[in-house]
Amino acid sequence: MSPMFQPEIESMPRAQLETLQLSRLQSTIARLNDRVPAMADRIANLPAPGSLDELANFPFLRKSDLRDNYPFGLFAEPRNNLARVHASSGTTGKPTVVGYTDDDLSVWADCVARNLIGAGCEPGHMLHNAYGYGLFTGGLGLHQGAHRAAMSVVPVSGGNTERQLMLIDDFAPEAICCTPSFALTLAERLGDKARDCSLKVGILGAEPWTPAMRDEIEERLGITAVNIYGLSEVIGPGVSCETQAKDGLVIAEDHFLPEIVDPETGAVLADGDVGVLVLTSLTKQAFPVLRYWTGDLCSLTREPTPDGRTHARMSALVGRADDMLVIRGVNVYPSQVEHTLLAVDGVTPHFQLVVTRAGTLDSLHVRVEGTNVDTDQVVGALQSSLGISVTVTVEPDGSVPRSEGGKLNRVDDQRNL
Ligand code: DLL
Repeated sequence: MSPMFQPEIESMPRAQLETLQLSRLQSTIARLNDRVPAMADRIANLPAPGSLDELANFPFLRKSDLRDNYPFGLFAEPRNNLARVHASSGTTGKPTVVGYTDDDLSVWADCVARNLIGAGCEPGHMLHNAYGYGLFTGGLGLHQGAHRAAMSVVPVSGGNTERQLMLIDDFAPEAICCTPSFALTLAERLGDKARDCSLKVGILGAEPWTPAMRDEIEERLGITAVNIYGLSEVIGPGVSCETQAKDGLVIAEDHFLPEIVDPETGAVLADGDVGVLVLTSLTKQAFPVLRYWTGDLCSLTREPTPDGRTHARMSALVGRADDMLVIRGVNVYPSQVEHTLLAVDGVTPHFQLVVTRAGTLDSLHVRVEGTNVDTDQVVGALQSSLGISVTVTVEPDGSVPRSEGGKLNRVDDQRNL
């Protein structure tokens, strides 16, 4: 049984929850019509939804819409009412900017506090917060949620792994939040000492990881590691998170309404089907989003949990609709490669995909690390799971790029597509 931070909300009967969602959805749409001309242009002629299903009549909002309205064109509050802005790193050109009122920050803190308490953190526990502080939502998002949950925060941010190891040793925090790849880096550097460290709980996310990677992190560090999901456009971390039960990521459904849609047609799919996660904010003031196309692929269930949580749960992401690599016409997801590699004896979770093109022919080369690994076995496993030929090098420990706290890019696509 995982404790709840706001039990009356987290276990609200579904009928009551859906009534609340509908009235909040109607207010959100009214707010967009009244206050955001760029949105009113698209939705003013659509009738207000009389049921949650009628949300499907509304158009999707995409990342390109945020870029087109850079920086504040989709905000529903004047700039002087904003308590804070965050922005995505954006590898090319302008970042995407998001804004929060004081009330938005408070809702966000509640959502993250629910996540931390559900993960097994307690008031008075110390949280080593290794998500980046700054424009990225990870650091400050977890920070204010931990504060709301009455934890004490060590705002260490990303980078400087040696110093982080020293602080974990000296301060003895019960909980850590960081990317899963950074948790592995820490475990690796701690070596034999890892299992003796003070940590009990890890709240890990911001990038994809597999069950096998979780097993390795939990085993090495002796912690329970839960998966936390979110995105800046919707609020940041805290959109959803697993509890100690690790049985799906519970969405804060009183604030964010999820849909799963077909990546090609946009049609709404049934619970259990994998498709693109589309999220609508229900309470946000500064930057409400209607049907935001996350590009993240997962499925939903609305079954209540044994411990009485009633909000919808999403599966871990199975990939991204747009990060998919197309190699010689075959769709390849990095998560699929990871899944396959971790089933091979001796292979570590560190790998990199290198895609090159000679003339018109694409080649996939996979760099893996491990000890006593049979290269032919890796090649065979990858070829049968991906359906294309690959080359593989098994390299010594430490050869493949590691996370120093930020997100890890596992693909080196040299094709200039
Ligand atoms: O990564 C927010 C966050 C911070 C989440 C800390 C969790 C922890 P963005 O930088 O806007 O926000 O990136 C959002 O990252 O659309 C997913 O593709 C990916 N992502 C986030 N969490 C997970 C996860 C933050 N648990 C994008 N598993 C999202 C897989 C994730 N991918």
